[in-house]
Amino acid sequence: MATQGIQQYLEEKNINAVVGTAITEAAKARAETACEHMAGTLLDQGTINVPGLSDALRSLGDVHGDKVDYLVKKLKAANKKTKQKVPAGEIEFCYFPVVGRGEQVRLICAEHGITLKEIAPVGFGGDTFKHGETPNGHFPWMKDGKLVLNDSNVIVQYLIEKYPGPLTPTTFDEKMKALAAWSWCQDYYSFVLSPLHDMALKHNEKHWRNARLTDPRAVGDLEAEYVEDLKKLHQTRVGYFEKQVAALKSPFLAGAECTYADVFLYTCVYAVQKCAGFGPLRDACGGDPYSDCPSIVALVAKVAAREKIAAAAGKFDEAPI
Ligand SMILES: N[C@@H](CCC(=O)N[C@@H](CS)C(=O)NCC(=O)O)C(=O)O
Repeated sequence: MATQGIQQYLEEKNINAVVGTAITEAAKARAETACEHMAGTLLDQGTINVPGLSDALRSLGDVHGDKVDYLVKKLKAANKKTKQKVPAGEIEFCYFPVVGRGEQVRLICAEHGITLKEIAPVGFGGDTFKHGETPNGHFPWMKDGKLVLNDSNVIVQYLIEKYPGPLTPTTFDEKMKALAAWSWCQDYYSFVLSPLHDMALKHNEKHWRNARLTDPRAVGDLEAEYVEDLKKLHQTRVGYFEKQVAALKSPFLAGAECTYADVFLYTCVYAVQKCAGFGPLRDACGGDPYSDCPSIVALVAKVAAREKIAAAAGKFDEAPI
């Protein structure tokens, strides 16, 4: 519940009917404690609940009525202090019903208690949203209030900073390490996974999508050569990354805690290992493209084992890509 929602709730309950009550210092202190408590609830649950609000109000005792503004102000300050903010409403999100670049966003939202309202694009169960209508002409796309964002990088950064939670790195050092690892995943996705999507989706027309160049060998007689090239690229890239992961002195990519970067690595690795569309790469690699990457495999298993991830993750083996 956003602070605006709290205000509305209070108005509905007619709590601010009393005016002119002096705020005593003791009451101020109680209000402050109540707000800290509410911020704590936010941190735990990713949302303010009404019982939490009632408790806070009860503990305010004689502070009510026009002092609601004071409560709201304090709540805002406490939120800022704990760096927790609550989504103004549902975040609208549009992506294809596949793992792709969208699954990491779904999982960040599940971990951070953010409500995601998915809009299916035209051709994927939806009837209104075309990717030609997105600012950059591709997906993922999201809208929070009036703000529209259209690149997975900025969508992820927005979510973890605006609505911090367990996947938000805390120190500057961790933020940079997470960004470095996420950027590796993004390149790996763009140059290895995405070209395999073209093959799975049977598209090899030049520029069939605006996000990058398409290799004409993705469909037709040269498919085997194409997959062989992508296998080499895959092995080279993951070879470098495996060394970095093996040399980590921490359980996760950016430190002691799992961050959004670990989640992206997890969705990439599980998609390649399980989704039907990556079958040609799996076959070219003798079954498991990560058989030489024990550190990467062990790390993503820790992500997969997280309670909220396990509950929210889509079924990789049922997704095409
Ligand atoms: N840099 C962009 C790339 C987006 C992108 O390539 N999106 C793909 C799906 S993962 C897409 O919309 N493809 C359809 C098209 O380009 O027509 C991002 O990270 O969001």
